[in-house]
Amino acid sequence: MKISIKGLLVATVLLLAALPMTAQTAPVYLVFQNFEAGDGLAAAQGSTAVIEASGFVDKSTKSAKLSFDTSGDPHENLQNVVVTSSDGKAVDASAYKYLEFWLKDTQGSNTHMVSVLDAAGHIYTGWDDVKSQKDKWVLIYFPLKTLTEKGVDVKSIKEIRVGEWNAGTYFMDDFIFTSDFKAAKYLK
Ligand SMILES: [Ca+2]
Repeated sequence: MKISIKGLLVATVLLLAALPMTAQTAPVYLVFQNFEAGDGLAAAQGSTAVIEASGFVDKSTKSAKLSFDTSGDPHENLQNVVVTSSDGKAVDASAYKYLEFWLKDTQGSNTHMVSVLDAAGHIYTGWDDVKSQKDKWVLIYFPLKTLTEKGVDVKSIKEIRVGEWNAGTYFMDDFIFTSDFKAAKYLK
């Protein structure tokens, strides 16, 4: 039997069309909070946190501003922004590898204490590895598997906190979950 290339192509296309749809792939990133709705921000003890009319990308008009006067170990409950989703509900981040957010440090070059809480109240707190640069927006990323190892359920992330040691002012924006380090570019 002679089978033409064209015939093979048609057969392949028909076969592909007949295959069941695979599970829906997750979007490249999931926004937890970008402050554009003017909500989802509180301050931990010893600090103030406000949503300011400033952002680091063209489409962003608002970001979170953390300020405090006394330096010291922030732990998870001092000198922190407390960030929630706009509807206050927990978010399923299990399809992603990283938590990412942007931070502008007007104090200097610091690492940041990241805390993540799930809906059941489990909490992970630890210093991240990414140093900020004075007065520049820097992308901070944090592996979600670290949370899983510490018993935090990434299927129900309820709250993210970011704390700082050195007294000063820090801006933060676009808390997202993603597996793609370049996801930030989609936010522009
Ligand atoms: Ca924003």
